[in-house]
Amino acid sequence: RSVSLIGAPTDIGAGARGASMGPEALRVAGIREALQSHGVDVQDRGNLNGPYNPWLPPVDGYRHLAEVTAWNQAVHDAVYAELRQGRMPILLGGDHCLGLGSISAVARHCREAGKKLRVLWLDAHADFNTSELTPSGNIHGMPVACLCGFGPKELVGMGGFSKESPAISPKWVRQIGIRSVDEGEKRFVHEQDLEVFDMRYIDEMGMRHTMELALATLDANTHLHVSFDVDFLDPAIAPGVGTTVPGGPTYREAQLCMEMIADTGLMASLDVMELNPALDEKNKTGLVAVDLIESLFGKSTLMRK
Ligand code: DIR
Ligand code: MN
Ligand code: MN
Ligand code: MN
Repeated sequence: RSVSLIGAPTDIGAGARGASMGPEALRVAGIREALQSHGVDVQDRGNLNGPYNPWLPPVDGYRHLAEVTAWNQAVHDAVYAELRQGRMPILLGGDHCLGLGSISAVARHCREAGKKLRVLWLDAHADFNTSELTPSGNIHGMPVACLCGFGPKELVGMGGFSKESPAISPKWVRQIGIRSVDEGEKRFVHEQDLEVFDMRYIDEMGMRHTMELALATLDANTHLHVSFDVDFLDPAIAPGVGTTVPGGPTYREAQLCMEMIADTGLMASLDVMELNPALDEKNKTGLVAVDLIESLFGKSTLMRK
């Protein structure tokens, strides 16, 4: 397997500064070496460039739309270039607004290659806000809606998509670990029938059953994209994120989630987002993220099969 690491050092879509340091914290935590230890060929492409964060209030419901667009275009181009070369892109965020650039590139690749796309969205938040619904204007709360065609034309149109023919359908998404959805966003998630396995579902049914369902409709022709917002994890194990929400998956639940994804053998692209070293404790969150990524690449206690 060939993997390319792409750093996107920005917090342009976030509500707290510091996710711009995420890529380097993941490198310091040993992401490259961890992947290599599982036989993965790793190329670190270094960091992308983009505009600095002007830290302004929202305009027409969006903060920093022009800068968010520029960063996402850079991510889109980099991710698309790796997929074209047959390599697996791993986006090192950076805040989660960049999921738009990453997944629009994946969707473009899948459309050209005739592949079925499934997106696993591991997050405390649904990231399904629009400019009318958002309480903050922060675009890291909007990427899933934008990918589904609900957003500004600059973002919805990335990769040659449009409102009429968006990058993805809500039907292709499975969200896991959700426990914070804004009031208007809640209604929109319901209207669009997004498949959300929230924390109540995980509490009642367990992570195993949750993942069995979330991974149920994959086949050999599926490109599985995993978008991992580190705030998915319980803040007890992952304090280094801008928007902690209590009551997330434990270390063991998160490991099982990652191991079951690995067992499919279908993961073909990955985002690791929202790690904020300014809020972390000696890179504890970076280290747990790398540990979980190892499981995504097949780390297991015993030999399997
Ligand atoms: C909140 C926070 N739902 C918003 N969102 C995210 O501002 O839209 N935090 N994604 O990580
Ligand atoms: Mn491919
Ligand atoms: Mn997110
Ligand atoms: Mn989140």
